[in-house]
Amino acid sequence: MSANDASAPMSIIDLRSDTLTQPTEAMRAAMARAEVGDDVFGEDPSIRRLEERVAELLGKEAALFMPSGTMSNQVAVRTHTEPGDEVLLESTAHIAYYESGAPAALSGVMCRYIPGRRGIFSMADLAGMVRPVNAHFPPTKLLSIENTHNRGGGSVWPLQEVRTVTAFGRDRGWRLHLDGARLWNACIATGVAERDYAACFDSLSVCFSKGLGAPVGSALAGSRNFIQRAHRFRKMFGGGLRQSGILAAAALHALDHHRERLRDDHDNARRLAQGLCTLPGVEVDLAGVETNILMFETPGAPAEGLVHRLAEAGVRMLAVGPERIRAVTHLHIASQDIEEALRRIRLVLNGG
Ligand code: TLP
Repeated sequence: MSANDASAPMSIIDLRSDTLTQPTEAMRAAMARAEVGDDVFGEDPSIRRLEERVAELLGKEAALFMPSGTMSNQVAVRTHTEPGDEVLLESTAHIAYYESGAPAALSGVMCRYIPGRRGIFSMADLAGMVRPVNAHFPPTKLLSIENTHNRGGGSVWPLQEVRTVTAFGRDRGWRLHLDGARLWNACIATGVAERDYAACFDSLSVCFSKGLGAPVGSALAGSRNFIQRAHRFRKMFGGGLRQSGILAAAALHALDHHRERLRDDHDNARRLAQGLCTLPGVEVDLAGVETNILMFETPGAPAEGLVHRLAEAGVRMLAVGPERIRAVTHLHIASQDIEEALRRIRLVLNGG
């Protein structure tokens, strides 16, 4: 079908986010079969199964189901800190950039930003953040890392660098958190096991509703004591759910069936990047496309305008800067969709 064929409705190729996926038929069937109970009473067998599975997979003592990645991260921040404490994060970390001011509003903490490149900071960047213990300064309590890094363009933290910066933080008595909304992607890209990354941190948040394709849900994992305290804050933040086993069933299905296939998303993102490289008016750092998120620049052209014209041609993406666009591949994007998206993008860029 042609993008200009007026007789047939145009298919939409939606690359705005991997959060947009619909549960598959098999996932819906698993949800329909789920055994459920009231999880606020601790009586949902499917939630318990998921929490045990996640704790095991991540090599932590315990895990707690959360309605969203945002709640999972913010409960972690609240659990690790007291008002007036300082949290260190890379300058475009989701926790501070995209979570609606929650660290200040919900935990009363200061965020201080570590300069990074594509979301990754070096030992030298981190060392530069250390201040002497002195009553002028808020006490640094928590260091948080994001892997893969969203605004960094799906960039992957190499395990060795994670070990180095977290060891530095641990030596200073900081608590360590990983925003692992897309940890699954990092593990597929590197071959590192989830538990090896997780071992560097006191807590980590993982999502089932991004590349894994579940409709809802995240989990926070850590020590038994940490999770016990987090449980109270989850309730306080309004995250105590009732018959949520339906959601746990989707997450379990996703863990079993949708992790390996993330490779396809990575291949498709690379294919899209390679195609974009050949087009006029856009700049792509090919080497920077490591997982399912692709960022590209539109030098001299406002990203909002281009995104609008692309949407009219049936290709949806997000403007994430004045001249910067994000495309994300996922469960509903096949390699043919990438070819078709490139064909439409070419037409738009050529003014067609
Ligand atoms: N990211 C969303 C938007 O919020 C930007 C997206 O479309 O990529 N950590 C990371 C690294 C994330 O990318 C996201 C969602 C979250 C946490 C929050 O997850 P939810 O949306 O479940 O609260």
